[in-house]
Amino acid sequence: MSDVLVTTHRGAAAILSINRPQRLNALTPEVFSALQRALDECEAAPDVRCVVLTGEGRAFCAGQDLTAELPRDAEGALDIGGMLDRDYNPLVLRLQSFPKPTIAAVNGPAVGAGASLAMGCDIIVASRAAYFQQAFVQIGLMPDAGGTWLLPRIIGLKRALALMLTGDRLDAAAAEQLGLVYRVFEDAAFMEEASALAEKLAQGSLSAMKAIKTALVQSATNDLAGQLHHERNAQAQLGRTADFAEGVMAFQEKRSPRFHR
Ligand code: T3D
Repeated sequence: MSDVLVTTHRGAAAILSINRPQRLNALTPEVFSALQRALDECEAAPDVRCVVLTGEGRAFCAGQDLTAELPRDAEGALDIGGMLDRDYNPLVLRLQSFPKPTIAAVNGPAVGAGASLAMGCDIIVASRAAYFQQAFVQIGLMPDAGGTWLLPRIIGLKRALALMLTGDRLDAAAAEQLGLVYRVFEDAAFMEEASALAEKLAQGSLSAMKAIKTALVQSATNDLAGQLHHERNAQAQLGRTADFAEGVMAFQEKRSPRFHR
């Protein structure tokens, strides 16, 4: 149990909601620990087949808590690098390799590392009121938590650079047009719609979705021949799974597959 993170369940989807609304869900070491613990639980629970990350109140996440005391090294100098090593980077890497699909349900501002956290999830959906902001430059920092890797790959180098150099806000509609956001939902129905998408993913084949995630990560460093090789081996393994047998049988029997076993 944690008072900085609320976990609820909707069918086979777990909804993790950062719970510091008075600070716009800004990130502290306690939030990171709670998120890691919740992911441990979601990974281990067979009845959890999709994870949704969102924020309580009017924000998704305003990035690092700028009012919290920051760590210092042995000489007393600010140790932001140590903080990234301990809290931010492990979470971003964990989301990338998480064996179940993840959705960032961006219900409001996603700012600084809050935007990076959203990009670390597999799919981003946004409420009409949401926006994304690479605010780092406004406090004399550069984007972190994977932002400089993720954003240019998602929206292109020049757009990412412009957003990072200016710190301009990107509203939900523009983010959808650029491909950062998969769907924008109206504010009133936002969590209903996000949960419905999560439930849909939760009905899918976890082995197939995990393989898809891994293949797309590999594609960032493989050439075409390497990627063909990777696909060949991964597909060969999927072909031997119960999910593939069930998928083909369901097709032949003209019914929906039942992967959740
Ligand atoms: O050490 C390091 O910093 C390294 C790590 C870096 C990673 C990062 O994430 S750097 C980027 C950090 N985040 C920001 O720079 C964003 C700061 N916040 C804002 O610019 C604005 O609050 C927003 C654009 C997000 C929203 O503006 P608005 O007008 O809707 O709300 P507000 O009035 O500014 O904020 C409401 C409250 O939330 C306010 O508290 P108060 O005055 O009512 O007591 C504000 O101080 C608090 N809040 C917002 N963001 C943060 C925060 N408190 C702590 N940390 C925050 N990041």
